[in-house]
Amino acid sequence: MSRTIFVLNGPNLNMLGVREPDIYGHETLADVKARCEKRAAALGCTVDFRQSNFEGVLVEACHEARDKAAAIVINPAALTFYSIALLDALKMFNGPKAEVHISNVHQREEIYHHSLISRTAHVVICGAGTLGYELGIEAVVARLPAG
Ligand code: DHK
Repeated sequence: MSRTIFVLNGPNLNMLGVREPDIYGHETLADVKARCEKRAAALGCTVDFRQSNFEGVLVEACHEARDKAAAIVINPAALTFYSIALLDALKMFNGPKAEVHISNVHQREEIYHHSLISRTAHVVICGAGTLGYELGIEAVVARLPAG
């Protein structure tokens, strides 16, 4: 199995940098991608970094990961809280999975307090800002077989 990590991003994360910067910061998604690639390379891995505003595209990325990825790091964004389809797709992926949220969703409005995705994630990171993506990469790589 390749040591490729699928880093998946849900709706509106393409707007990082301009979207509620007081919550999500000023880095762009491209900045986050570059940081993920650097951290993964330091661990002997590569990153397949994707973002979609469409649930089905992310569902199919999870299907694709079954044959192409060693691990998944996902910020499901709003899909976190209602997408049974995304949960079901992630459950079919047998490698390590990390759920990442830039903000501390538990400090926010009630609608952000219950994640469906956490039912299948091995690791859940929230409130660490965009560093959470790198921490998620570290966490899933630590769960891979040595080699
Ligand atoms: C990003 C989103 O788009 C929100 O829907 C989540 C998450 C929080 C984040 O903190 O990265 O509730």
